[in-house]
Amino acid sequence: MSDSEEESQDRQLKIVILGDGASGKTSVAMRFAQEAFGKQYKQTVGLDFFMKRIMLPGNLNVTLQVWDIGGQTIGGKMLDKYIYGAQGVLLVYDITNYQSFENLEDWYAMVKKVNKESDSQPFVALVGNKTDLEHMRTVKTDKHQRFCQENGLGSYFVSAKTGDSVFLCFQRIAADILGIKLNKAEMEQSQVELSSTQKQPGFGAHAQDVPHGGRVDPGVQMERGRKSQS
Ligand SMILES: Nc1nc2c(ncn2[C@@H]2O[C@H](COP(=O)(O)OP(=O)(O)OP(=O)(O)O)[C@@H](O)[C@H]2O)c(=O)[nH]1
Ligand SMILES: [Mg+2]
Repeated sequence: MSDSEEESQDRQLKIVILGDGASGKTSVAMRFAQEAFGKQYKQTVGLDFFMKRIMLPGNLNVTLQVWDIGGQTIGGKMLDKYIYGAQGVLLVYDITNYQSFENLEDWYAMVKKVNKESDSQPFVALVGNKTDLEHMRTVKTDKHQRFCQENGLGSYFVSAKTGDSVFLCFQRIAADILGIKLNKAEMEQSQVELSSTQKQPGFGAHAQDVPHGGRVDPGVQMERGRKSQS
């Protein structure tokens, strides 16, 4: 089988990241796709795209198309179009910013509105970011858990800064979408691999960055698209 035939068998999943401005959506996507983190805040205008190929148990290659939506798009006319067709949604808040947690109600309402008439519903996960700032936490974990239970959401606590649980979060949501069960060893393995790839930026034993369209080119580290809200 030729390379292109193999690639065409890759599954592609659309994952949308939603939440207030400065909650860390771009940082989470960048940590996942590029194993990088920037301290400087640069607001996302409209949306950005990240692509990353991961491998799930059974040698299943999956390309995650991550739609990083700017926090300012809430209330804008493009938001429902960005959400449309997503198989996975990450609702991201900053654990040190209570307002960012409260406002997830509005973001989640948009997700429900867009999918109201759709046959298939996306997997939605609640993601508390910035766990490296635990000492500044203002959102109690039981509030987080209750929101998950009431709405049947996946639950994650991550730090885009340290990378803690970021890969695991994307890996598990991809596995959930595809109905694949990950055992404990596989989840732990992904953490080990993430920490080893952090020492060697750009090269992961388990995951490769791919440009748009799912075409794998080892010479291309990452390609990001930018689209402004019109
Ligand atoms: N300490 C800490 N800072 C973080 C973390 N994640 C993001 N930040 C910082 O928080 C700020 C906002 O991060 P962004 O990723 O740009 O936030 P965003 O949600 O994409 O914001 P918009 O594009 O405006 O919607 C930046 O200064 C980041 O460096 C984290 O896990 N820990
Ligand atoms: Mg952003």
